[in-house]
Amino acid sequence: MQFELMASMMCADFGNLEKEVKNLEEGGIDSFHIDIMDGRYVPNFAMSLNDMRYIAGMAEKPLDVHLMIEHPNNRIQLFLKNLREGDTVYIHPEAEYHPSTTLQSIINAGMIPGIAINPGTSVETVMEMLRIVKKVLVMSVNPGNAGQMYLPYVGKKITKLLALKEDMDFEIYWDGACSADKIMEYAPKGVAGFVLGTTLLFGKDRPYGETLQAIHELQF
Ligand code: S6P
Ligand code: MG
Repeated sequence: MQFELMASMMCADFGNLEKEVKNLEEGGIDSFHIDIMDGRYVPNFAMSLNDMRYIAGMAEKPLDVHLMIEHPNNRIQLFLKNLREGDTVYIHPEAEYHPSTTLQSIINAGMIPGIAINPGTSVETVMEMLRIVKKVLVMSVNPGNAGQMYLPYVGKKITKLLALKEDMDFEIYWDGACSADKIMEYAPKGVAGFVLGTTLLFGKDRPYGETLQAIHELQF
């Protein structure tokens, strides 16, 4: 079964970031998920521009940048100029007056445009943006923190998005409390990738390569 696995780098050991990146790449991770927070759009400061730049400077695999900041368009070039073509940038549409303008800046810079949808945001409110983006990051926890409980009502929204994705030409990604049973359930339905944090990958006393291999060996 084909699906991508992204490492939620806010859960990594910041005292050994270079080693973490190397171990994850050797272990077979597909990309690095970078949770940028401003303490306003979400009540936390997880990662910021310098953390992203540091990882971008050493990683061979692409970055998957999740902007949880107000009005990202005001500072979007700071992020884009430190990324490479083919990296992904997600914005939260409700954090922006003109989200389609911001998405266009991401496209113009050669990055993959995405939107992140909060548990409380309905598909209907982002419908037009589904025509612009290539990726939709479905939040299955409220944005701001790792280690939260999965919110089961999000499942219905994924079903809706799965029915739209071919026609509107986007892929669906999962962010929040991702466990093996969620991958077992949603990868066969067509969810393209999963962000792995404390639930499955980090703080487990198990080499990343072993965990990632075990996920790929799940019996679907
Ligand atoms: C939450 C953030 C996520 C978390 C991820 C952590 O604001 O967008 O990317 O880092 O959910 O995973 P877990 O398994 O600890 O929930
Ligand atoms: Mg995230």
